[in-house]
Amino acid sequence: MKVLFDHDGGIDDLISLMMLLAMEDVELAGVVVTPADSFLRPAMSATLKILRFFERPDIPVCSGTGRGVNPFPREWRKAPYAVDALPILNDSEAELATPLDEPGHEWIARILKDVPHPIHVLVTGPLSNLSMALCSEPSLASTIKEVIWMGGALNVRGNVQDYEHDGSAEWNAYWDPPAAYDIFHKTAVPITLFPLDVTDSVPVSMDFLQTLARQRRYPLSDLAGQCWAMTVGTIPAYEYIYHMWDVLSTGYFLASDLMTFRDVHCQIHANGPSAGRTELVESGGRLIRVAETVDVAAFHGYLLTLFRR
Ligand code: AGV
Ligand code: CA
Repeated sequence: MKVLFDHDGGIDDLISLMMLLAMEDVELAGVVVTPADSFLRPAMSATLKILRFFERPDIPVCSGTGRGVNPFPREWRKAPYAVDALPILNDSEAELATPLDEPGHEWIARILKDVPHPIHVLVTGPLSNLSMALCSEPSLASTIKEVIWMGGALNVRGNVQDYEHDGSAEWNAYWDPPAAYDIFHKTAVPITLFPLDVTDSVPVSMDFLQTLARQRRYPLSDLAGQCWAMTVGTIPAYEYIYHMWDVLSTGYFLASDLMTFRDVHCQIHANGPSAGRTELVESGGRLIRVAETVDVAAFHGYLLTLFRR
């Protein structure tokens, strides 16, 4: 499976990158780093170091240049500095690859034009680059097999708390609500959504981290465990507990047999007090496929196996 990955530099985005690189069946076509839930320099640097860790400097990387409407909290955006400084990512003498000097959305358009067969596009941050690419050339949608997006909140509260907002939105949608609107309502690409409804079932648990620690003789398990260790110790209100948001969405390529899906109609609020809300509607709206449940214990098992590679 050929996958194009657009992430926004959070810790679970970086762990998702490790997963894709470890998956035997996945061919990573390239990576776009969007400085939404991160600052660009450390997020880019950590991305390049992860590629070096996997000895894959050949995979093209570039940065997203879109500007979010609603910036992420700076406290969250600093997370990749620590990943970038991890000893296990800094003991190599090999040079880091150089990112492409081309805006992410232009590069996405170029890749979609070049590929012989439709590819999967995994987005674990805002939809800005993809919407810029598809809105400038709508015909490119035909070379996308499916967009897998971590974003939105359907039947649960969102995770945004901000002035002038009602709390109904999830952050990846809230950073650039018009981009999400455009992808949902102005393109026909097939969408598989991983909203907070399903990711709420996969908090980063101490039990899982302990099991992972017991296999830390595998370098990838050690690296992922170090990254997850940075996410514990936050305020125990549900919206501040770290979840495997992006990791679960990436797990689609690994463990979709452990998940159930449902087709729903929904609409996106592009602005106003519910900006970024993904609202279910009875009819009309946009037809998408939503991940609804996951067998959490089995999913943890798949992750542990993957991280032994
Ligand atoms: O809303 C979930 C998205 C995911 O793509 N991100 C984090 C994941 O990468 C935003 C987010 C929500 N809560 C957060 C977030 C938190 N407590 N820390 C950092 N980012
Ligand atoms: Ca993310």
